[in-house]
Amino acid sequence: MEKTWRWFGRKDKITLDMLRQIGVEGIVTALHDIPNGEIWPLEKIIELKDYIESYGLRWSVVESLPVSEAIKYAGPERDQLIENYKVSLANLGKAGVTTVCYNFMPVLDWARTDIFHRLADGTYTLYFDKVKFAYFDCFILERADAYKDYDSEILKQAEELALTISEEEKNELIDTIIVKTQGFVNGNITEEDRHPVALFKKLLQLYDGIDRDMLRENLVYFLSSIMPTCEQYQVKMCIHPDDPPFQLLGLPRIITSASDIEWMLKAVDNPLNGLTFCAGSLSAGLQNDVPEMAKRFASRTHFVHLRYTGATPDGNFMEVSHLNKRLIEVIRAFEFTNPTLPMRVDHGRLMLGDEDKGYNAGYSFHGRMLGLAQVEGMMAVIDDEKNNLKQ
Ligand code: DNO
Repeated sequence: MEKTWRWFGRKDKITLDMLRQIGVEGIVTALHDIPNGEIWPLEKIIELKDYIESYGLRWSVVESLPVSEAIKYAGPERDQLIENYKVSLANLGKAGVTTVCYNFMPVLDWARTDIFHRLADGTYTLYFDKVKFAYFDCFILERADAYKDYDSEILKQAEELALTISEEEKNELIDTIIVKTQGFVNGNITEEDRHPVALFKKLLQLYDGIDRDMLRENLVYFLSSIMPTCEQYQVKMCIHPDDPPFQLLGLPRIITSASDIEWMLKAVDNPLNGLTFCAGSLSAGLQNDVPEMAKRFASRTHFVHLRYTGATPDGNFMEVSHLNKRLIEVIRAFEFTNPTLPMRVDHGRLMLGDEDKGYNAGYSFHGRMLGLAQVEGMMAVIDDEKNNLKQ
């Protein structure tokens, strides 16, 4: 697979020069300065593409061209927003950047409760703690009926947490769930917003009465509307699975399992309607046999995110090393069926001085570089297997 890296543009402390030195081939990025819902101008796309190419790299994938909330909940401005989306897609197509990652998760993109979970070796990883999340839901958001979504043991622990948590820890939890992990991915809430909880509650209200079936309908409406543009410019759309792949905060989530993916690929049965195979997101759902899913969906996968989680039956999960037996199986599935696919090492631990650089949550330098080295090793072993089979 092509070795790509998520880079956040010229403001990123990790420069293209650094990436060239560590063997990266392709760049995954977006026009991060353009507000969600606005058109991406052709000149700006070309300017960024030229800049990337001036380092001998290529702009392999757009991550993400964000889908505005009103498209997801079918607000009155949805058709205008879809028109804008189509113009952005056409402009990307004209510039020759033709793989586009997006997601259809309402309000909250990925969810974690800890972005500095310390491991025994002194590094830090990302963690989702169900009790802390239940506490956030029931005691901070005070969402009506939230308690119905958790079992009594989790609720008991969340109540205990409510009695002991300090103001500082509480603010850190809010900052992690709705600001630090979100600001750079969908722009719904940013560091500048003074009242993130109030804003977040308003966003949640937009989805009152919207269930899984309605969200599915809205996804099909969106995909069917953009497919003619995708065909004209041969743009490959690749939806990112829900992270984590289960229902949260009473919001519907529709890309969580093999049957959800099967449904979405059939609902708009066009090869340009495809998948970002995020092994890490899918692995946090105990329902998912991830290597099996990689084999099954390889032909409709346009982009791969490599990482893995350790999920436990109590609903917690932690991001684990990239050097992982299951990830080898995932890589094998793609190397054998679709070896030119762009893949990026997703997330990395904080290590060796990454801690105080202010990187976007999950996007460390040393941690991801280690992950890339491990993935390259696994790919080399698999390439050998392929060559041996040929002989
Ligand atoms: C988090 C990312 C997601 C992803 C989007 C794609 O690290 O995996 O934010 O970029 O969901 O649209």
